[in-house]
Amino acid sequence: MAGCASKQVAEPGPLTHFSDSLDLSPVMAENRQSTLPEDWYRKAVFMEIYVRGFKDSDGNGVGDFNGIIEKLDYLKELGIGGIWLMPMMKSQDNDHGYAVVDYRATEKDYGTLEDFKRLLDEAHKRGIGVIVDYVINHSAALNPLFKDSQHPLSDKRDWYIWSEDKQFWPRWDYENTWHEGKHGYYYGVFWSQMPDFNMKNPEVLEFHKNNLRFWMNLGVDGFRFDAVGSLVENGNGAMFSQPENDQILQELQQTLGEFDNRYMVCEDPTGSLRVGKKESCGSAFYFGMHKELIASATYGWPSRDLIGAVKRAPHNDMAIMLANHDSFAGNRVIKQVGGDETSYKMAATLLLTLPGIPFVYYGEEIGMGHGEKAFGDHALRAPMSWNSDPDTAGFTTAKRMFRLPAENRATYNVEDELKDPESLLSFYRSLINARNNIPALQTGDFENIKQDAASLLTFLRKAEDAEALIMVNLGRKEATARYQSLDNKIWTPAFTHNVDAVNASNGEMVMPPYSIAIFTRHL
Ligand SMILES: [Ca+2]
Ligand SMILES: [Ca+2]
Repeated sequence: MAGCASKQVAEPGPLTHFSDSLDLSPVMAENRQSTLPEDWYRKAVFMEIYVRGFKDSDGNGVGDFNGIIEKLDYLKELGIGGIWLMPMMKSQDNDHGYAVVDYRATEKDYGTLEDFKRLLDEAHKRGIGVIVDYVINHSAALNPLFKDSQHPLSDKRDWYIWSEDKQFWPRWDYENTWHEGKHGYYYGVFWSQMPDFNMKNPEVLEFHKNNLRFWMNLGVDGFRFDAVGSLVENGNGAMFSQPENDQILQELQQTLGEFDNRYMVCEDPTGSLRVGKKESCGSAFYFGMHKELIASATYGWPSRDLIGAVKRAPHNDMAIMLANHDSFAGNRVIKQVGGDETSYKMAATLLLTLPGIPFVYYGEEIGMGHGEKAFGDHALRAPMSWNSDPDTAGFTTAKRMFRLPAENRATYNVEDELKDPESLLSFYRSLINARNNIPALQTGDFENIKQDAASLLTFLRKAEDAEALIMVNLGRKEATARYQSLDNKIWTPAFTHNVDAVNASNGEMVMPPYSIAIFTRHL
Protein backbone atom coordinates (compact mmCIF):
# COMPACT_ATOMS: atom_id res chain seq x y z
CA MET A 1 0.00 0.00 0.00
CA ALA A 2 2.38 2.59 -1.23
CA GLY A 3 1.79 6.07 0.04
CA CYS A 4 -0.22 4.98 3.05
CA ALA A 5 0.73 7.08 6.07
CA SER A 6 -0.19 4.51 8.68
CA LYS A 7 2.29 2.03 10.17
CA GLN A 8 3.57 -0.45 7.63
CA VAL A 9 2.92 -4.08 8.48
CA ALA A 10 5.08 -6.51 6.56
CA GLU A 11 3.10 -9.03 4.60
CA PRO A 12 3.91 -12.49 5.92
CA GLY A 13 4.18 -13.95 2.43
CA PRO A 14 3.60 -17.64 1.70
CA LEU A 15 3.77 -20.30 4.39
CA THR A 16 7.05 -22.17 4.68
CA HIS A 17 7.43 -25.92 5.08
CA PHE A 18 10.97 -26.33 6.34
CA SER A 19 9.84 -28.82 8.98
CA ASP A 20 8.76 -31.27 6.27
CA SER A 21 12.45 -32.21 6.28
CA LEU A 22 12.14 -33.47 9.89
CA ASP A 23 10.89 -36.82 11.13
CA LEU A 24 7.95 -35.79 13.31
CA SER A 25 6.17 -39.14 13.22
CA PRO A 26 4.77 -40.68 16.40
CA VAL A 27 7.04 -43.27 18.02
CA MET A 28 5.96 -46.22 20.14
CA ALA A 29 8.05 -47.97 22.77
CA GLU A 30 9.41 -51.00 20.93
CA ASN A 31 12.81 -51.95 22.26
CA ARG A 32 11.93 -51.87 25.94
CA GLN A 33 14.51 -54.21 27.42
CA SER A 34 17.75 -53.30 29.08
CA THR A 35 20.79 -55.52 29.47
CA LEU A 36 22.09 -53.46 32.39
CA PRO A 37 21.69 -54.66 35.97
CA GLU A 38 18.45 -53.58 37.61
CA ASP A 39 18.73 -50.09 39.11
CA TRP A 40 22.18 -49.74 37.56
CA TYR A 41 22.05 -45.95 37.83
CA ARG A 42 21.51 -45.96 41.59
CA LYS A 43 24.78 -47.85 42.00
CA ALA A 44 26.87 -46.31 39.26
CA VAL A 45 29.49 -43.62 39.25
CA PHE A 46 28.80 -41.49 36.17
CA MET A 47 31.09 -39.53 33.95
CA GLU A 48 29.88 -36.40 32.18
CA ILE A 49 31.44 -36.30 28.72
CA TYR A 50 31.69 -33.39 26.30
CA VAL A 51 31.84 -35.43 23.08
CA ARG A 52 33.67 -32.71 21.16
CA GLY A 53 36.42 -32.67 23.77
CA PHE A 54 36.93 -36.32 24.73
CA LYS A 55 38.75 -38.13 21.93
CA ASP A 56 39.11 -37.59 18.20
CA SER A 57 39.17 -40.90 16.29
CA ASP A 58 39.53 -39.72 12.68
CA GLY A 59 42.10 -36.97 12.87
CA ASN A 60 39.95 -33.93 12.09
CA GLY A 61 40.60 -32.28 15.45
CA VAL A 62 37.08 -32.79 16.82
CA GLY A 63 36.05 -35.44 19.33
CA ASP A 64 33.52 -38.05 18.20
CA PHE A 65 31.52 -41.17 19.10
CA ASN A 66 34.22 -43.52 17.83
CA GLY A 67 36.73 -41.72 20.04
CA ILE A 68 34.59 -42.51 23.07
CA ILE A 69 34.37 -46.14 21.96
CA GLU A 70 38.18 -46.26 21.90
CA LYS A 71 38.22 -45.13 25.51
CA LEU A 72 35.45 -47.31 26.93
CA ASP A 73 37.98 -49.71 28.41
CA TYR A 74 39.66 -46.79 30.13
CA LEU A 75 36.30 -45.81 31.63
CA LYS A 76 35.55 -49.38 32.60
CA GLU A 77 38.85 -49.70 34.44
CA LEU A 78 38.20 -46.42 36.17
CA GLY A 79 34.99 -48.02 37.47
CA ILE A 80 32.57 -45.82 35.56
CA GLY A 81 29.10 -47.38 35.30
CA GLY A 82 27.23 -44.60 33.51
CA ILE A 83 28.02 -41.94 30.94
CA TRP A 84 26.18 -38.65 30.44
CA LEU A 85 26.83 -37.32 26.97
CA MET A 86 26.40 -33.59 26.61
CA PRO A 87 24.13 -32.79 23.62
CA MET A 88 24.90 -35.09 20.71
CA MET A 89 22.04 -34.14 18.41
CA LYS A 90 22.40 -31.97 15.33
CA SER A 91 22.95 -28.44 16.55
CA GLN A 92 23.25 -24.91 15.30
CA ASP A 93 26.05 -23.84 17.63
CA ASN A 94 28.56 -26.48 16.49
CA ASP A 95 30.04 -26.31 19.95
CA HIS A 96 28.15 -27.14 23.14
CA GLY A 97 25.14 -28.52 21.26
CA TYR A 98 22.38 -26.90 23.32
CA ALA A 99 20.82 -25.29 20.22
CA VAL A 100 19.25 -28.35 18.60
CA VAL A 101 18.35 -28.28 14.91
CA ASP A 102 17.10 -31.86 14.58
CA TYR A 103 16.04 -33.94 17.58
CA ARG A 104 16.35 -37.23 15.70
CA ALA A 105 19.74 -36.79 14.08
CA THR A 106 23.28 -36.89 15.42
CA GLU A 107 25.69 -33.97 15.31
CA LYS A 108 27.58 -34.48 12.05
CA ASP A 109 30.95 -33.75 13.69
CA TYR A 110 30.36 -36.57 16.17
CA GLY A 111 29.47 -39.34 13.73
CA THR A 112 26.51 -41.12 12.20
CA LEU A 113 23.53 -42.68 13.86
CA GLU A 114 25.22 -46.03 13.20
CA ASP A 115 28.35 -44.87 15.05
CA PHE A 116 26.17 -43.74 17.94
CA LYS A 117 24.35 -47.06 18.00
CA ARG A 118 27.67 -48.86 18.11
CA LEU A 119 28.74 -46.68 21.05
CA LEU A 120 25.59 -47.74 22.90
CA ASP A 121 26.21 -51.41 22.13
CA GLU A 122 29.88 -51.28 23.12
CA ALA A 123 29.07 -49.44 26.36
CA HIS A 124 26.35 -51.96 27.22
CA LYS A 125 28.76 -54.85 26.59
CA ARG A 126 30.89 -53.38 29.36
CA GLY A 127 27.94 -52.88 31.68
CA ILE A 128 27.99 -49.11 31.18
CA GLY A 129 24.74 -47.18 30.74
CA VAL A 130 24.50 -44.13 28.48
CA ILE A 131 22.23 -41.17 29.13
CA VAL A 132 22.12 -38.20 26.79
CA ASP A 133 21.40 -34.53 27.25
CA TYR A 134 17.89 -33.66 26.11
CA VAL A 135 17.23 -29.98 25.50
CA ILE A 136 13.51 -29.68 26.07
CA ASN A 137 13.04 -26.00 26.87
CA HIS A 138 14.20 -24.50 23.60
CA SER A 139 15.40 -25.34 20.13
CA ALA A 140 17.83 -23.63 17.83
CA ALA A 141 16.50 -20.64 15.91
CA LEU A 142 17.61 -22.55 12.81
CA ASN A 143 15.46 -25.52 13.75
CA PRO A 144 13.00 -25.93 10.84
CA LEU A 145 10.15 -25.92 13.36
CA PHE A 146 11.05 -22.43 14.49
CA LYS A 147 11.68 -21.24 10.94
CA ASP A 148 8.15 -22.28 10.03
CA SER A 149 6.73 -20.72 13.17
CA GLN A 150 7.95 -17.31 12.00
CA HIS A 151 4.86 -17.19 9.81
CA PRO A 152 1.78 -16.05 11.78
CA LEU A 153 -0.47 -18.56 10.01
CA SER A 154 1.86 -21.55 10.31
CA ASP A 155 0.58 -24.63 12.11
CA LYS A 156 3.90 -24.43 14.01
CA ARG A 157 3.27 -20.85 15.20
CA ASP A 158 1.95 -22.06 18.54
CA TRP A 159 4.92 -24.40 19.07
CA TYR A 160 6.82 -21.32 20.22
CA ILE A 161 5.83 -18.28 22.26
CA TRP A 162 4.90 -15.34 20.06
CA SER A 163 3.51 -11.90 20.70
CA GLU A 164 2.49 -9.22 18.24
CA ASP A 165 3.87 -6.54 20.51
CA LYS A 166 7.24 -6.22 22.09
CA GLN A 167 7.29 -7.43 25.70
CA PHE A 168 9.74 -6.72 28.48
CA TRP A 169 10.20 -9.71 30.78
CA PRO A 170 13.61 -9.27 32.34
CA ARG A 171 15.48 -12.37 33.46
CA TRP A 172 18.04 -12.76 36.31
CA ASP A 173 20.51 -10.30 34.78
CA TYR A 174 17.78 -7.85 33.62
CA GLU A 175 18.30 -8.80 29.97
CA ASN A 176 15.03 -8.92 28.08
CA THR A 177 13.85 -12.41 27.14
CA TRP A 178 11.84 -11.27 24.08
CA HIS A 179 13.39 -10.98 20.65
CA GLU A 180 12.23 -9.60 17.36
CA GLY A 181 11.18 -12.19 14.81
CA LYS A 182 10.13 -11.81 11.20
CA HIS A 183 6.52 -11.20 12.18
CA GLY A 184 6.18 -10.43 15.84
CA TYR A 185 8.28 -11.08 18.91
CA TYR A 186 9.27 -14.40 20.44
CA TYR A 187 10.38 -15.52 23.87
CA GLY A 188 13.85 -17.02 24.33
CA VAL A 189 15.09 -17.01 27.89
CA PHE A 190 18.74 -17.88 27.25
CA TRP A 191 19.57 -16.43 23.86
CA SER A 192 17.87 -15.02 20.76
CA GLN A 193 19.18 -18.06 18.86
CA MET A 194 17.50 -20.45 21.32
CA PRO A 195 13.73 -19.73 21.20
CA ASP A 196 11.70 -21.36 23.99
CA PHE A 197 9.17 -23.98 23.01
CA ASN A 198 5.59 -23.34 24.08
CA MET A 199 5.46 -26.12 26.63
CA LYS A 200 1.77 -25.42 27.27
CA ASN A 201 1.02 -26.76 23.79
CA PRO A 202 0.24 -30.51 24.14
CA GLU A 203 1.56 -31.12 20.62
CA VAL A 204 4.98 -29.90 21.73
CA LEU A 205 5.08 -32.22 24.71
CA GLU A 206 4.00 -35.14 22.49
CA PHE A 207 6.77 -34.23 20.04
CA HIS A 208 9.34 -34.41 22.83
CA LYS A 209 7.98 -37.69 24.18
CA ASN A 210 8.20 -39.22 20.71
CA ASN A 211 11.80 -38.07 20.42
CA LEU A 212 12.62 -39.65 23.78
CA ARG A 213 11.11 -42.93 22.61
CA PHE A 214 13.08 -42.67 19.38
CA TRP A 215 16.37 -42.58 21.32
CA MET A 216 15.31 -45.19 23.87
CA ASN A 217 14.33 -47.57 21.07
CA LEU A 218 17.93 -47.23 19.88
CA GLY A 219 19.13 -48.23 23.35
CA VAL A 220 19.66 -44.93 25.17
CA ASP A 221 19.38 -45.60 28.91
CA GLY A 222 17.96 -42.25 29.95
CA PHE A 223 18.27 -38.50 29.78
CA ARG A 224 19.66 -35.47 31.48
CA PHE A 225 17.05 -32.76 31.05
CA ASP A 226 18.42 -29.29 30.61
CA ALA A 227 17.03 -26.15 32.24
CA VAL A 228 13.85 -27.67 33.63
CA GLY A 229 13.17 -24.66 35.85
CA SER A 230 12.42 -22.68 32.69
CA LEU A 231 9.90 -24.96 30.99
CA VAL A 232 6.63 -23.08 31.46
CA GLU A 233 6.04 -19.31 31.68
CA ASN A 234 3.01 -17.73 33.28
CA GLY A 235 3.83 -14.13 32.43
CA ASN A 236 6.33 -11.49 33.36
CA GLY A 237 7.93 -12.35 36.72
CA ALA A 238 6.51 -15.89 36.55
CA MET A 239 9.00 -17.45 34.16
CA PHE A 240 10.78 -19.89 36.45
CA SER A 241 9.92 -22.84 38.69
CA GLN A 242 6.24 -22.78 37.76
CA PRO A 243 4.12 -25.66 39.09
CA GLU A 244 3.38 -26.86 35.55
CA ASN A 245 7.04 -27.85 35.25
CA ASP A 246 6.62 -30.60 37.84
CA GLN A 247 3.61 -31.93 35.97
CA ILE A 248 5.57 -32.12 32.72
CA LEU A 249 8.49 -33.86 34.39
CA GLN A 250 6.15 -36.42 35.92
CA GLU A 251 4.78 -37.12 32.47
CA LEU A 252 8.30 -37.58 31.18
CA GLN A 253 8.94 -40.03 34.03
CA GLN A 254 5.97 -41.99 32.70
CA THR A 255 7.40 -41.97 29.18
CA LEU A 256 10.69 -43.36 30.48
CA GLY A 257 8.64 -45.85 32.49
CA GLU A 258 7.39 -47.38 29.22
CA PHE A 259 10.91 -48.82 29.00
CA ASP A 260 12.82 -50.93 31.52
CA ASN A 261 15.51 -49.56 33.75
CA ARG A 262 15.83 -45.97 32.45
CA TYR A 263 17.14 -43.00 34.42
CA MET A 264 16.28 -39.34 34.19
CA VAL A 265 18.08 -36.53 35.97
CA CYS A 266 17.27 -32.85 35.76
CA GLU A 267 19.10 -29.57 35.91
CA ASP A 268 17.59 -26.67 37.82
CA PRO A 269 20.36 -24.79 39.61
CA THR A 270 17.97 -22.81 41.81
CA GLY A 271 15.44 -25.57 42.47
CA SER A 272 17.46 -28.77 42.85
CA LEU A 273 15.72 -30.20 45.91
CA ARG A 274 12.24 -29.51 44.63
CA VAL A 275 12.88 -30.88 41.14
CA GLY A 276 14.66 -33.91 42.60
CA LYS A 277 11.50 -35.09 44.34
CA LYS A 278 9.61 -38.09 43.01
CA GLU A 279 6.61 -35.82 42.29
CA SER A 280 8.74 -33.86 39.84
CA CYS A 281 11.82 -35.23 38.03
CA GLY A 282 12.79 -37.92 40.55
CA SER A 283 16.49 -37.01 40.45
CA ALA A 284 18.33 -33.73 40.04
CA PHE A 285 21.79 -32.29 40.23
CA TYR A 286 22.27 -31.05 43.75
CA PHE A 287 23.61 -27.55 43.11
CA GLY A 288 24.90 -26.05 46.34
CA MET A 289 26.13 -29.39 47.61
CA HIS A 290 29.11 -29.11 45.28
CA LYS A 291 30.24 -25.99 47.14
CA GLU A 292 29.98 -27.76 50.51
CA LEU A 293 32.11 -30.64 49.23
CA ILE A 294 34.85 -28.39 47.89
CA ALA A 295 34.72 -26.07 50.92
CA SER A 296 35.06 -28.97 53.36
CA ALA A 297 38.03 -30.34 51.45
CA THR A 298 39.81 -26.99 51.27
CA TYR A 299 39.04 -25.81 54.83
CA GLY A 300 40.23 -29.08 56.38
CA TRP A 301 36.98 -29.61 58.29
CA PRO A 302 33.33 -30.27 57.40
CA SER A 303 31.74 -27.00 56.24
CA ARG A 304 29.04 -25.63 58.52
CA ASP A 305 26.21 -26.77 56.25
CA LEU A 306 27.65 -30.02 54.89
CA ILE A 307 25.63 -32.36 57.12
CA GLY A 308 22.53 -30.15 56.82
CA ALA A 309 22.79 -30.24 53.05
CA VAL A 310 23.08 -34.03 53.07
CA LYS A 311 20.03 -34.32 55.32
CA ARG A 312 17.91 -31.94 53.23
CA ALA A 313 18.24 -34.13 50.14
CA PRO A 314 14.90 -35.82 49.48
CA HIS A 315 16.53 -39.21 48.82
CA ASN A 316 19.77 -40.89 47.74
CA ASP A 317 18.99 -40.50 44.03
CA MET A 318 20.13 -36.88 43.92
CA ALA A 319 23.04 -36.43 41.53
CA ILE A 320 26.12 -34.91 43.11
CA MET A 321 29.27 -33.49 41.57
CA LEU A 322 32.28 -31.30 42.27
CA ALA A 323 32.10 -29.31 39.02
CA ASN A 324 30.64 -29.51 35.53
CA HIS A 325 30.76 -27.88 32.09
CA ASP A 326 29.24 -24.57 33.21
CA SER A 327 31.37 -21.84 34.74
CA PHE A 328 28.52 -20.75 37.02
CA ALA A 329 29.11 -24.03 38.87
CA GLY A 330 32.77 -23.18 39.40
CA ASN A 331 36.20 -23.66 37.89
CA ARG A 332 37.89 -26.97 37.18
CA VAL A 333 38.52 -28.63 40.56
CA ILE A 334 42.31 -28.31 40.32
CA LYS A 335 41.82 -24.51 40.28
CA GLN A 336 39.32 -24.55 43.11
CA VAL A 337 41.74 -26.37 45.40
CA GLY A 338 44.62 -24.11 44.37
CA GLY A 339 46.54 -27.01 42.84
CA ASP A 340 46.63 -28.91 46.14
CA GLU A 341 46.26 -32.63 45.37
CA THR A 342 45.67 -33.53 48.99
CA SER A 343 42.54 -31.36 49.17
CA TYR A 344 41.55 -32.66 45.75
CA LYS A 345 41.59 -36.25 47.03
CA MET A 346 39.53 -35.23 50.06
CA ALA A 347 36.92 -33.60 47.78
CA ALA A 348 36.79 -36.75 45.64
CA THR A 349 36.36 -38.84 48.80
CA LEU A 350 33.33 -36.82 49.89
CA LEU A 351 31.86 -37.03 46.39
CA LEU A 352 32.25 -40.80 46.28
CA THR A 353 31.13 -41.71 49.80
CA LEU A 354 28.33 -39.31 50.79
CA PRO A 355 24.77 -40.11 49.61
CA GLY A 356 23.98 -39.31 45.99
CA ILE A 357 24.78 -40.52 42.51
CA PRO A 358 28.27 -39.16 41.79
CA PHE A 359 29.02 -37.48 38.47
CA VAL A 360 32.69 -37.01 37.58
CA TYR A 361 33.28 -34.38 34.89
CA TYR A 362 35.66 -35.76 32.22
CA GLY A 363 39.24 -34.87 33.08
CA GLU A 364 38.39 -34.34 36.75
CA GLU A 365 39.85 -37.77 37.49
CA ILE A 366 43.26 -36.60 36.28
CA GLY A 367 43.19 -33.04 37.65
CA MET A 368 42.81 -31.53 34.19
CA GLY A 369 43.10 -27.76 34.21
CA HIS A 370 41.57 -25.02 32.11
CA GLY A 371 42.04 -24.84 28.39
CA GLU A 372 45.00 -22.80 27.26
CA LYS A 373 44.05 -19.24 26.27
CA ALA A 374 40.39 -20.07 26.82
CA PHE A 375 37.90 -18.19 29.00
CA GLY A 376 34.56 -18.80 30.65
CA ASP A 377 32.80 -22.03 29.72
CA HIS A 378 35.30 -22.75 26.95
CA ALA A 379 38.08 -23.03 29.52
CA LEU A 380 36.15 -25.87 31.18
CA ARG A 381 35.67 -27.73 27.91
CA ALA A 382 39.22 -28.35 26.71
CA PRO A 383 40.30 -31.44 24.79
CA MET A 384 41.08 -34.29 27.19
CA SER A 385 44.73 -34.74 28.19
CA TRP A 386 45.52 -38.33 27.24
CA ASN A 387 49.28 -37.80 27.28
CA SER A 388 51.86 -35.05 27.66
CA ASP A 389 52.21 -34.22 23.97
CA PRO A 390 52.64 -30.42 23.98
CA ASP A 391 50.64 -29.89 20.77
CA THR A 392 47.74 -32.31 21.07
CA ALA A 393 47.81 -33.90 24.56
CA GLY A 394 47.11 -37.16 22.72
CA PHE A 395 43.60 -36.01 21.85
CA THR A 396 44.04 -36.16 18.07
CA THR A 397 46.47 -36.81 15.25
CA ALA A 398 45.46 -33.52 13.65
CA LYS A 399 47.67 -30.44 13.67
CA ARG A 400 44.74 -28.19 14.47
CA MET A 401 42.20 -28.93 17.16
CA PHE A 402 38.81 -27.33 17.76
CA ARG A 403 40.32 -25.77 20.88
CA LEU A 404 43.75 -25.67 22.50
CA PRO A 405 44.52 -28.39 25.05
CA ALA A 406 44.56 -27.94 28.83
CA GLU A 407 47.31 -25.74 30.20
CA ASN A 408 48.55 -28.42 32.63
CA ARG A 409 48.77 -31.34 30.16
CA ALA A 410 52.50 -31.80 30.77
CA THR A 411 51.94 -32.74 34.41
CA TYR A 412 48.35 -33.97 34.53
CA ASN A 413 47.53 -36.55 31.86
CA VAL A 414 46.23 -40.10 31.68
CA GLU A 415 49.38 -41.81 30.40
CA ASP A 416 51.67 -40.51 33.14
CA GLU A 417 49.15 -40.85 35.93
CA LEU A 418 48.42 -44.49 35.11
CA LYS A 419 52.07 -45.23 35.96
CA ASP A 420 52.01 -43.32 39.24
CA PRO A 421 50.30 -45.02 42.21
CA GLU A 422 50.10 -41.67 44.02
CA SER A 423 48.38 -39.83 41.17
CA LEU A 424 44.87 -38.42 41.25
CA LEU A 425 43.88 -40.93 38.59
CA SER A 426 45.11 -43.86 40.69
CA PHE A 427 43.22 -42.45 43.66
CA TYR A 428 39.96 -42.08 41.72
CA ARG A 429 40.36 -45.57 40.29
CA SER A 430 40.93 -47.27 43.60
CA LEU A 431 38.19 -45.39 45.43
CA ILE A 432 35.58 -45.82 42.66
CA ASN A 433 36.36 -49.52 42.38
CA ALA A 434 36.13 -49.88 46.16
CA ARG A 435 32.77 -48.10 46.05
CA ASN A 436 31.57 -50.45 43.33
CA ASN A 437 32.17 -53.34 45.73
CA ILE A 438 30.37 -51.79 48.71
CA PRO A 439 26.58 -51.76 48.17
CA ALA A 440 25.99 -49.73 51.34
CA LEU A 441 28.08 -46.89 49.89
CA GLN A 442 25.89 -46.83 46.79
CA THR A 443 22.44 -46.87 48.27
CA GLY A 444 22.75 -46.91 52.06
CA ASP A 445 21.06 -44.36 54.31
CA PHE A 446 23.19 -41.72 55.96
CA GLU A 447 23.85 -41.39 59.67
CA ASN A 448 26.33 -38.85 60.99
CA ILE A 449 28.60 -39.77 63.91
CA LYS A 450 29.64 -36.77 65.96
CA GLN A 451 33.31 -36.42 66.85
CA ASP A 452 35.28 -34.17 69.21
CA ALA A 453 37.95 -33.29 66.68
CA ALA A 454 36.78 -30.62 64.24
CA SER A 455 38.67 -32.05 61.27
CA LEU A 456 36.91 -35.42 61.39
CA LEU A 457 33.95 -36.46 59.33
CA THR A 458 32.61 -39.89 60.20
CA PHE A 459 29.35 -41.42 59.15
CA LEU A 460 27.51 -44.64 58.47
CA ARG A 461 25.83 -45.73 55.26
CA LYS A 462 23.22 -48.32 56.20
CA ALA A 463 21.75 -50.70 53.67
CA GLU A 464 19.40 -53.58 54.36
CA ASP A 465 21.91 -56.30 55.09
CA ALA A 466 25.21 -54.43 55.32
CA GLU A 467 26.61 -51.15 56.47
CA ALA A 468 29.67 -49.07 55.80
CA LEU A 469 31.56 -46.91 58.27
CA ILE A 470 33.40 -44.00 56.67
CA MET A 471 36.03 -42.05 58.57
CA VAL A 472 37.84 -39.11 57.06
CA ASN A 473 40.34 -36.77 58.61
CA LEU A 474 40.15 -33.71 56.39
CA GLY A 475 42.72 -31.75 58.38
CA ARG A 476 46.46 -31.43 58.64
CA LYS A 477 46.66 -32.65 62.28
CA GLU A 478 46.27 -36.13 63.69
CA ALA A 479 42.92 -36.78 65.39
CA THR A 480 41.27 -39.66 67.22
CA ALA A 481 37.94 -40.90 65.88
CA ARG A 482 35.54 -42.68 68.21
CA TYR A 483 32.68 -45.06 67.55
CA GLN A 484 31.42 -47.60 70.06
CA SER A 485 31.78 -50.74 67.97
CA LEU A 486 34.89 -49.59 66.12
CA ASP A 487 37.18 -52.57 66.05
CA ASN A 488 38.85 -54.28 63.15
CA LYS A 489 37.50 -57.63 64.32
CA ILE A 490 33.92 -56.43 63.83
CA TRP A 491 34.47 -54.20 60.84
CA THR A 492 36.32 -55.28 57.71
CA PRO A 493 38.57 -52.66 56.15
CA ALA A 494 37.44 -52.01 52.55
CA PHE A 495 39.51 -48.96 51.64
CA THR A 496 42.23 -46.99 53.40
CA HIS A 497 44.38 -44.02 52.51
CA ASN A 498 47.25 -42.68 54.63
CA VAL A 499 46.27 -44.93 57.55
CA ASP A 500 46.57 -48.56 58.59
CA ALA A 501 43.29 -50.19 59.53
CA VAL A 502 44.93 -52.21 62.30
CA ASN A 503 44.90 -48.96 64.28
CA ALA A 504 41.20 -49.49 64.98
CA SER A 505 40.45 -51.08 68.33
CA ASN A 506 38.39 -50.55 71.47
CA GLY A 507 36.15 -48.02 69.80
CA GLU A 508 38.98 -45.74 68.74
CA MET A 509 41.17 -45.09 65.80
CA VAL A 510 44.00 -42.63 65.42
CA MET A 511 43.57 -40.86 62.10
CA PRO A 512 46.72 -39.26 60.64
CA PRO A 513 46.37 -36.04 58.60
CA TYR A 514 44.35 -36.45 55.38
CA SER A 515 43.52 -40.08 56.07
CA ILE A 516 40.54 -42.15 55.00
CA ALA A 517 39.26 -45.47 56.32
CA ILE A 518 36.19 -47.28 55.08
CA PHE A 519 34.99 -50.37 56.90
CA THR A 520 32.08 -52.65 56.15
CA ARG A 521 30.12 -55.26 58.02
CA HIS A 522 27.18 -57.55 57.35
CA LEU A 523 24.11 -57.19 59.52
CA1 LIG B 1 36.71 -36.46 14.76
CA1 LIG C 1 10.43 -22.13 28.65
